[in-house]
Amino acid sequence: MSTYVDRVIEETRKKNPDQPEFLQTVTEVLTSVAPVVDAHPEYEKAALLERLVEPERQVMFRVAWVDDEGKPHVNRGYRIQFNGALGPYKGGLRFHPTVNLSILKFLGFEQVFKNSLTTLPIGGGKGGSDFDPHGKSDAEIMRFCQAFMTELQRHIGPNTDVPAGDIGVGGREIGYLFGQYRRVRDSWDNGVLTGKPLTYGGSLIRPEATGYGVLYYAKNVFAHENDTLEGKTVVLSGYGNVAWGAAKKIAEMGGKAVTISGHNGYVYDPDGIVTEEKINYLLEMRASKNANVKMYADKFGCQFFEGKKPYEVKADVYIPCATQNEVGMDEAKLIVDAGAKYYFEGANMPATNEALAYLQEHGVIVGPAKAANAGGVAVSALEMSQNSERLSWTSEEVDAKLNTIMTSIHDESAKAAEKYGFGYDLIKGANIAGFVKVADAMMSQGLF
Ligand code: NDP
Ligand code: 2IT
Repeated sequence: MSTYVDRVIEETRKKNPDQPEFLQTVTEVLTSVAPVVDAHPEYEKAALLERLVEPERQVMFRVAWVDDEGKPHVNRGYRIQFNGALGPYKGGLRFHPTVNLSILKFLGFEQVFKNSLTTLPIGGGKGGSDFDPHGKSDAEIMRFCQAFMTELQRHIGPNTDVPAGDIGVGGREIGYLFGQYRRVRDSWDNGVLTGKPLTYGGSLIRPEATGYGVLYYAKNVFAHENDTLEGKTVVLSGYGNVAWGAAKKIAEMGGKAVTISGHNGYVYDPDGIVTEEKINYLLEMRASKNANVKMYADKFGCQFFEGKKPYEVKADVYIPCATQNEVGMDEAKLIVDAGAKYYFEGANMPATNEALAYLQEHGVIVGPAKAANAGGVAVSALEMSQNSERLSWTSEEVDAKLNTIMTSIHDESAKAAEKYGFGYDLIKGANIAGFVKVADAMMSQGLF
């Protein structure tokens, strides 16, 4: 393999010894693109990879806020502006107690290639806080969002950096963040955030976009295999925004999602999360103060498996939609033993590199996160377009564009894999197709 790639991975390791998630994605992506790097000796002369693994800018700040009892709290806020070669930095905000630099740098790095794959003009970024929204009142969430935005607003703007949601940040939080931005800046910078509610510049289909996108991407994989989702069972993890959109589209396509999960266990619903009542209940759960996946088991009389992950349930298709590294070697073995042929990533980096290799070696087709879950950020970019022209598109129009984008991501990934001799390896294909565009743009913009 490329000695240049090896050297940069090693240097990144030495520079960031305490960032395992970031090193995981850097190793995975750079290893995949080695044949491209070898074919372009000018990259090494321009220190392209060294620049690619170093964020253009990272901001860390104090967020002080007061709870309902009047007690002050201090959290840490972040924004990583990873790469702006293709457009304004773009990527979500995550509020979760596990948030740290390693997590946000891994998410920001992945976002650069994901956004490139969408074909839309967006660079890559990510941000968030170690704030835990679980158990907080609505007023506490609002005060936290206001305190967070009071600092973040200095660093973002519709033409510089455009945050959106991720774990713990949905329409409600985006509303509070937008309100504070508007109050502090006194300017209608409508495109400064995406995932906004519909009454002030949000896009139709944005809430559904990530989950729908995973299934639109999957549709192309099924077509490649002369197969369909009709009659297939699906194991889903998570019960949040992405899992909800995925469950809705799975039901529409004639499949049956039989699990959802959270941090404390999973629920098995053998009848499937297929009725409107059940699918809508996911939204209600996610919005409640003490959100917890067991609520579904209590309401619909199904079994809750405390402390367990859903991968022990046998299915035809697996779609993780919760968090990073939920699929390790044990879970990969369960998926292979179930005889499943398909695995699509709704969450970001839900599997370890070893687990991904094991799945592929055993004939499971892997739709990687950067490609499969790019529908969310793609519709965010369409929201930016609508905000720029001060018009709103119909849901049919946005949905059709999302469908086209997901097909193009699949086709471009398959083409790139084929071109470099990797057959139908959609992981390598997505990494290569995403990388080539960013690399070309960085080379043409000179040393920066
Ligand atoms: P939500 O906050 O809506 O839901 C998060 C879900 O993940 C909840 O079910 C939560 O369960 C579960 N979860 C979070 N942390 C853990 C953990 N440590 N262990 C087990 N379960 C966990 O987030 P989203 O649905 O938006 O995000 C889910 C995934 O999809 C993330 O990886 C995110 O990065 C990715 N993604 C999101 C996009 C978007 O547009 N929102 C776009 C592309 C990717 P509990 O409440 O019990 O912790
Ligand atoms: O991981 C992701 O792509 C997101 N959380 C969505 C980012 C966005 O800007 O819509």
